[in-house]
Order: sequence, then structure tokens, then C-alpha cells
Amino acid sequence: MGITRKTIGRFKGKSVVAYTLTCPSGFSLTALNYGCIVTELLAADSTGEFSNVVLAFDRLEDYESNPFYLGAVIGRIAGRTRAEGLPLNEGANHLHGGAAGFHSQFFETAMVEGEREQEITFRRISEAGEEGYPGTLDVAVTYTIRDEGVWSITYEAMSDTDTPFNPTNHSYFNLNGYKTSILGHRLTVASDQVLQLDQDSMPTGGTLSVAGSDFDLRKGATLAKAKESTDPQLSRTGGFDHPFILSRKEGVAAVLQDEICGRVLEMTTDAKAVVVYMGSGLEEGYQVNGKQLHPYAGVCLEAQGYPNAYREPRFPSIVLKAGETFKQQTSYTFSLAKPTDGGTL
Ligand code: G6D
Repeated sequence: MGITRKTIGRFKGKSVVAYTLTCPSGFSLTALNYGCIVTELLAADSTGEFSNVVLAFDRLEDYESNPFYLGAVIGRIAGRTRAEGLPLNEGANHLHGGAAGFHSQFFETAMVEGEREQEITFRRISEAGEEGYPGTLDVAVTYTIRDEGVWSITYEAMSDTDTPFNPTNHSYFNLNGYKTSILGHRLTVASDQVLQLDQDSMPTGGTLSVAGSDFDLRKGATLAKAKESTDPQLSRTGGFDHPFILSRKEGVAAVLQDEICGRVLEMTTDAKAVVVYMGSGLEEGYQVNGKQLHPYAGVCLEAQGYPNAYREPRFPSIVLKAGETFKQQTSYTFSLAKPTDGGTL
């Protein structure tokens, strides 16, 4: 119980340190000082067996380039943004803060150990001009785990100049520890609208009602249904890779369940949206959780502001005003399914 640290390698001439936070119940989280990357989140199943419920590379070296952003904090801007001067790192798009985004940066750390709660804060200064962004941004990302199976992420930031800021975490969840793909997982999202995407997965500025479509997750559906959907917005992307606009300011925003192991994940957030990404772009050739990586090995629930909000005046602004404090919190609570659970929000 408590927090341990271990130097596990070197990237870019700096030591990569893994921090493991453990609660009395055995619920634990391991994260790196590089990209705040979560490499392990151990939660019990209905038999009491602990499994890593997030995808993690078997080879440390794969985290240096981290082509799928496994487990990483994303910043300064999550999602796709029309570049217009920001560096291009996905065709004509600026994706996930750019090639030198927060996922590939080192952070300073500070820890607080408790009886039933452990906390680590990652902090760095993103200098003015980093990846084309204005202003010097002082950013802190705090992971807190609580014995009852809660992992909370709190983002705080301040800038000396007006600047865009829209962080998220890019962990891929697989509630049965990648014994199977996530296609059998059932997802419920409290959302009435999704953002319409163009052929490059860039938001068009329009929204689509979920009613009557395979985007309607208000009563839950398996992720396989989205993969098999004939809806052009889904068939192009091989399932969800879409921003869902959250319809409630508090309470549970999303529920992910796996009947095989009985684990349930509930997400709460004060973010305005959640990008659900089913891992259709995950490529073979990497080893994760002791197995060959395949598409649909994990699903991301990236709570964030609207992608492309920096360029789209119809979206809620993501500009952090000079001298103001940004604060956003997302929590993932792990529990075991109750027999009557229908996962309806
Ligand atoms: C793909 O479109 C998806 C993104 O949403 C995801 O974040 C990335 O892979 C890792 O580009």
C-alpha cells in the first residue's frame, strides 16, 4: 500500500520512472513521468482476480513513439484541429497536440500517500511556441486513486497569454484484461447528439441527433453493433471514433460493462464531450498485455472539449484566457455488475 517508484529506462537522454500507487484493496495504478502514461490499472473481477484493465505495451521502447497514444495525457489540444499554422501530424490535420505533444513530454512529479487514497501530480511548463501554441502554459495533471476503485484525473493550467487548451487521457480500456476484444463490451453514454465528421474525421461544425441511429447509446449497446453498422458515419471509421456531446453536467456520463468478467466502469466528468474510440486503427506488430495487438483490443473514453473548437466558432470555446485557471476532472469508477444491471443511464 502506498506509492513506489522505479527507474525503468531512458528516453531522449532522460530517465523514465514508473510510479505505482496501491490501495489496501489491491486496486492500483502505475504511470510514467513521460506523457503521464498509465501502464497498469489493476482492478478485481467477480472472482477476485486482478487484471490490467488498460492496454499496455510489453516493450518499454514502444512508449517513446507511442503511435496510438496508449495511456497518455493528450495536450495542448486533444482531437483533430484544422492546422492553420499549427504543425501537421496527420495529413492536413493537427492531431492530439502535435508530434511533440504532451504524450511525448517529461513531467516533474509530486506524491501524496494516504491510507485509502494515493495521489501523484505531474507538472510541466509548456513554453510559448511549443508545437506552435501561443503563451507559456503551466500545467498539472493529478491522478488520484481511491480504495473503492476510483481513478480520478484532475487537469489544472494557467497561461500568460490567451491560448487553446483541451486535454484528455488516451487510455484504452479492456475490462477483461484483453482476454477478448472489446466488441462484446456494452457501452452506455448519456448523449443526445454527436459531432458530424468529414472524410478526414474532422468535425464539420454540424451535430447529429442520435435518435434512431446506431449512435444512440442512451440505453446501451454492444460495441460490435457500431462496428457492423451500415451508417456511413460509422462504416467509414469501423465503429465509434466520434465526439459525443454529454447531455448532463453531473452524474454518470458513461458506463462500460463486460459480462465475461463482471467488471463495470462508470465515467463521470465535467468535460462537455467524450470521444469514444474503439481502436479500429490499432495495428498488429506490437505486443500488449502479453498478446499480439489487434484492432478493437481496447476502447477509449476521452473526456474533453469539442475537437476543432479552436477553429469552429459554433463550438464552445477551448481558449484559456491569460491569468485564468483551467480546471477539469474526469473519474473512472470500477465495480462489479449487479445481476439487475442493465447499464441504462
Ligand atoms: C486514430 O482517429 C483515431 C483517433 O481518434 C485516435 O486518437 C488515434 O487513432 C490514436 O487516428
